[in-house]
Amino acid sequence: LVKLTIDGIEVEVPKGTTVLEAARKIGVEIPTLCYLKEINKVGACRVCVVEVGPRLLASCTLEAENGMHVKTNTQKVREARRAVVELILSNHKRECTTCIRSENCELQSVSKELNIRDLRFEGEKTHEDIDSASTSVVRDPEKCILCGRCIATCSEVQTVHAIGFARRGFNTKVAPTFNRALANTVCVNCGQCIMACPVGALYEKENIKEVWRAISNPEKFVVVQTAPAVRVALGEEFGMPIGTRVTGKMVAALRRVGFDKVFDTDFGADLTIMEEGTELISRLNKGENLPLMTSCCPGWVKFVEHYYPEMIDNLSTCKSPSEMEGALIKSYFAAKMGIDPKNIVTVSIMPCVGKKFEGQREELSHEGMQDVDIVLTTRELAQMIKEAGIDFKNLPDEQFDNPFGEGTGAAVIFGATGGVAEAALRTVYEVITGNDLDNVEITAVRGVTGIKEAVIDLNGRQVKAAIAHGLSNARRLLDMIKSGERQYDFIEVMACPGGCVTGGGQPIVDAKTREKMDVRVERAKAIYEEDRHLPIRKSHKNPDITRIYEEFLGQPNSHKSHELLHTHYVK
Ligand code: HC1
Ligand code: SF4
Ligand code: SF4
Repeated sequence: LVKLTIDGIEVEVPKGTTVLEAARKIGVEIPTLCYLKEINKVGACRVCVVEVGPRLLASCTLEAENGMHVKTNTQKVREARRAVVELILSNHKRECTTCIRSENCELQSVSKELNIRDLRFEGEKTHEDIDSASTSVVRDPEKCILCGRCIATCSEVQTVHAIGFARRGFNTKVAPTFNRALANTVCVNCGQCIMACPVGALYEKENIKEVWRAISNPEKFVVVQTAPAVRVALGEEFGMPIGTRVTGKMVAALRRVGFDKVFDTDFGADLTIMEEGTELISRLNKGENLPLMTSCCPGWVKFVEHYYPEMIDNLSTCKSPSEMEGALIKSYFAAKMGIDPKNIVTVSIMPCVGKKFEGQREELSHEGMQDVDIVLTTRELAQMIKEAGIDFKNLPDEQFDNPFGEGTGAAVIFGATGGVAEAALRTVYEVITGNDLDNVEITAVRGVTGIKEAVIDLNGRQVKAAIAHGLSNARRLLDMIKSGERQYDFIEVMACPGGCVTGGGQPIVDAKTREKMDVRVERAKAIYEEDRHLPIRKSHKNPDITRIYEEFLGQPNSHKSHELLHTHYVK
């Protein structure tokens, strides 16, 4: 331990703690812009300066030392911080009233905290075009404050290296190599850079207007489905605490927004378990293409395509739950309702910006129609609800529509890392052994450890599963498999750290809050709580799933299933 004083208050912290962290421990808030817990500690912005003796030092990189006397609230400190922020503002495209991050912008908050009302240095500005060619991520370099949080996330957390610093001095900017459009790079569309950006320099490609247009078109029958992770985060956009479940209110809001049917992607997740579980059993029997790798995360699929093309055949041929459901809406449901599928518009509300890319993939279409037409993020849905003047917090709870409104506890846990594996094991165990699983909660696959493992005994055969979240962990896992250091039968990967609960389309949580709590854990808690509250917790016990096989699909992995619910990715 080391002992120091901050503003005259004595504080004891473990060696290695920064002055910034030590200060926060005793309730002294030091403003920051580039600092992001466990991701970016570079002292780039210098907003966090403090006085130590005669010097001004960046507290986010300054290690606390014995006997140190730190001052955070002196005229000199306040002046220095203000000068730094004024300089940033002087080269910032300040359009706060129309900015997507208005009211959720760290630069706006810091400016307000420091009482900046006018700028002393208004000079030349750098001019850069907006890059909006990607299906998922838009970049506006004129709003970038060069904090480097997105670069650290893309390079270290995701090991994708799609963006970096380019040029020098006044002209420094964040951009893909050779200044290409993000769409033409290795970017996997995970959107984690958006979650890291303190300002409006990175944001999702917006598709709200297309949805409003479809809803107001009397010829169109507009069907919406919502991903598992949306229900545990949407409330945050309306001021509810992180980790609040709002499933019923979300359904009510979607009806009021004007959708013709409100379905649950959880149904598609249960169906995925039936299809992927059967695929696993068949690959285990044949000893072929093992480990079977999940394919429901479009960021992960693209990562495999770019970095591990030799392992493409290990990917499950299953479409993602939301794509499966889209395909069934335009076939089974359309026929049942007597609607021409060409007049159906399928909208998916996802915690994800990668799903916008997935939705447009050719591999995920059928008879010339995309399975999913439009993907909106949780944030975009919140925007629509606000635009429609709906008082979200006071909505009654409503139920999803049939026939795709029933999901099990196994489906809802898809939203947290380890959930797909847990759901698959619940079903595969019962189907193979014929025994009931007494305790459905497989805790070994839960939690935020980077790589998790579980072994399950299936009639004497030890089936080994591994789970990774965040692409740096996925890379470690695949490298261990390739080198022969580890062997598995099944692996689940979600590109986003924590899984979809902290996907790139979820409500953005600022660095200060992320410092104090692990958002992944809080939202996952709500996911597991929803699982516990559901009467049916195993996919194969979902009566609507049984019905669709009886009425339409036949068996899992049947010819019809292959036609509608499976696909192939090629090298
Ligand atoms: Fe996900 Fe999935 S879990 S991919 O993270 O398999 O987006 O929530 O909808 O499709 O079900 C996302 C979440 C989601 C699919 C499911
Ligand atoms: Fe990197 Fe993901 Fe952002 Fe693409 S979306 S630039 S892969 S962090
Ligand atoms: Fe999208 Fe989920 Fe994959 Fe993130 S982990 S890219 S939110 S599917």
